[in-house]
Amino acid sequence: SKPAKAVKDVVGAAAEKVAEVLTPDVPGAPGSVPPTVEEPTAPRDPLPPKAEQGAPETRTPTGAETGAQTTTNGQQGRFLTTAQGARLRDTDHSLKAGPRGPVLLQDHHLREKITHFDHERIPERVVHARGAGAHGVFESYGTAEEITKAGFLAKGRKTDVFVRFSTVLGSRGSADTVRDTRGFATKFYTDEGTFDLVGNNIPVFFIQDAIKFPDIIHAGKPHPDREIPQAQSAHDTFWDFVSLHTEAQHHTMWNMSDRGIPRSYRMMEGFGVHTFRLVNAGGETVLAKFHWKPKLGVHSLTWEEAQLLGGIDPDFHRRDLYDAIEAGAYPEWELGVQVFPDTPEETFAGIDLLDPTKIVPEELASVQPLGRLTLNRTPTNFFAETEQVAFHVGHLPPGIDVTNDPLLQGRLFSYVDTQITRLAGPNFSQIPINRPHAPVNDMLRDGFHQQAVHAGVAPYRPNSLDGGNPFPAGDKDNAFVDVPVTVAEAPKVRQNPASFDDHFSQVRLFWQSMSPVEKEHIIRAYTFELAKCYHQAIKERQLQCLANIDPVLCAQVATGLGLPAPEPTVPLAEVAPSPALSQLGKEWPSDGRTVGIVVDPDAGPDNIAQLRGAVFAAGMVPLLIAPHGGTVAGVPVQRTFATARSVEFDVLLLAAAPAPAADAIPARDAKAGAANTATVDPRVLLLVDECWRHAKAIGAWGGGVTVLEQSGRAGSPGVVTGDSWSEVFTAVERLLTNHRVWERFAVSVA
Ligand code: HDE
Repeated sequence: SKPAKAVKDVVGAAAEKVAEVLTPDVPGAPGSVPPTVEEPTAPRDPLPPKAEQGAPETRTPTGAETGAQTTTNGQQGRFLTTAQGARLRDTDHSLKAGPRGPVLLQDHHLREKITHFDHERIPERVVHARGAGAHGVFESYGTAEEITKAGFLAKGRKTDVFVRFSTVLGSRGSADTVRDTRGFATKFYTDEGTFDLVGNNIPVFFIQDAIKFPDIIHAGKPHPDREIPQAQSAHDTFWDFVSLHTEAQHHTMWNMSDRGIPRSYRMMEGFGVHTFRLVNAGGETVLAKFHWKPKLGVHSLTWEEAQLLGGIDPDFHRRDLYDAIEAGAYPEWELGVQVFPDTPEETFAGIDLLDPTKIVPEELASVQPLGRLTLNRTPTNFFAETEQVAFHVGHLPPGIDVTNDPLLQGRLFSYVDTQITRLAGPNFSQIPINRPHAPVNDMLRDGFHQQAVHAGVAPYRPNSLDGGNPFPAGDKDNAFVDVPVTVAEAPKVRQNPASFDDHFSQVRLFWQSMSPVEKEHIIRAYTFELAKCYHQAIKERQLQCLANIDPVLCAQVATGLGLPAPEPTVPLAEVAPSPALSQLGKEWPSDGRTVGIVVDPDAGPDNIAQLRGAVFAAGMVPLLIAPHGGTVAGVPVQRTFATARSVEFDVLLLAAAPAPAADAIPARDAKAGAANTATVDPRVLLLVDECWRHAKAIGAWGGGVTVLEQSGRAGSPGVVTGDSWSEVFTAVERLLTNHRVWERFAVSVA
């Protein structure tokens, strides 16, 4: 019987109307009797949008209506309201006792607006505070079925993902291009539960045991007294730590290599770092390491570019990611695994798979491709998505399990713990970006910011009140089952296995796998960083570490510091170089690269539209650079000489030789008393100079050849001239497949 009928008898027809509204005969509606359903909890879908939550209508400056906008930008709905939905007439004036009078405490809108604003910031991540995210899709090749039962890796499966890239040390507002490790965290919204692969762009970590994590981060973060330097490892406490905890030397050399200053998030590898245990449908296990391989190859900035970008465009990596996605140059990676037999020793080729400071060279265990990740959508709201996303290494689907790596074990505790402070309570998995795409039917209840309206009375089991729900999944229901690994009988100790003691041989392996120019960059990075330290003892201690890695490296850095090079204190390991570690020697697609084109509105040329079309057709982004804004031959100018800097471009094309403009800074050869003979705007000469120094391809035709002549760079490697734009562009495009004109860098080591 409907409760509405009983109400009718007592208070009549009017009450019936009210009761009908309150208790419609719809299961789950407010006031209806909860049916006995299989899932006693209400699903955690977002509340449906309110009917009036459309986008605001657009109005012309005169107030004339131009029709409703269909955009999702801005607040939804036509009228401004309070948080409680009351429409507002005015949001620009607080309520006062007369126009000149004091503001009244009763102004609810004022207090609500300012109070909400006062609480807009949440604590930034204690590490990886600076980041950028994107949505995408993971398509599985189905090659993993023999090694894991994870459903999202079955053939042809498509899974939604959200990826967040980050730096480690800097605060939320720090520059993107600093020398640092990059985070590469992927949330796979699989239909068997969320899988978070929370990795880095470096395959090893600083420390072997999570208990040291607060220590390495305290050492890397700004000094506690003056809070400098921001987002830098070039300071005493960092080098103090890594020279005392020599297990950090391997990761540190990756940081000092070009891997520490990526050209783009799109051009980084990613690594799960730890060894995971995979289990297939038959219960068989293997050990595995996850790798992300970028379609565009692994490429880096030069150190000078990275430094300049810190001032010129601190958002360089963010911008690059968003621009590429919005231009349709969707970044892609292939997910792969190195697979090892799950033996009791948990080693492969003598390498301890539980030691997160060691790699297994790809030449010993190749990376087997599992599927392709494509990032195809930028976030709608940075805070809601990129800032509130919460990753956890323990978010694993059936088929992927952890190992005893002591670094991984500590992480399993840390990630949920940090979210409780950062996202203010235990219900962060209900925030839209964190909601699983698999049905959730837990018995977790209440807590700050609870979004679900849980029906039922028995969030415990077994129960006899909510129809016995929920039930544990049986053997055939694809539950997550912890692999029943045997735990060796052993004394309780605070100790590492002896195999963790080798801190230098793999650093030497990395060093010896580098090409001469990469070695040169490593030498310069160590020299720069250590020269920024004040304490002599720290420099000397780090030089001792370098001596134990390679005497040539040590001698070069010692010379730069003006210190004697110490002798090694450990035998130098015989290592076989791993060519896969070098970034050079291959050809890569140039999708999404930026082409700067210098033109002159007065001197043309007119074929700019054609050139621009060819750059787009090659999957790259042309940026027209002219003395001032406007258009050239009908093409809009994107950069003026005041806003263009070379670090934004991957290659430079010179189509004209613009004369010095009145607002130009003095020419570079304008020494006191010397005549300035340059007829080209000095800012164009600076563009050429920097592109040349950063080993970028430069092309010129027509008037552009004059620029090259005045720059003194004509005829050097990677500087191309020709009769037509198409000839020059083809040659420059070819050079770009190697990323840089490597022979332009001076090299002092073999
Ligand atoms: Fe993290 N790490 N980490 N880390 N980590 C965090 O979690 C931690 C480690 C990594 O974009 C924090 O939500 C400990 C290795 C990434 O949101 C925190 C240890 C690797 C991100 C935390 C490690 C990572 C984090 C801070 C030592 C590569 C950013 C905010 C055992 C495999 C994820 C947060 C994002 C973030 C703890 C070591 C990667 C504090 C205790 C190794 C990419 O929980």
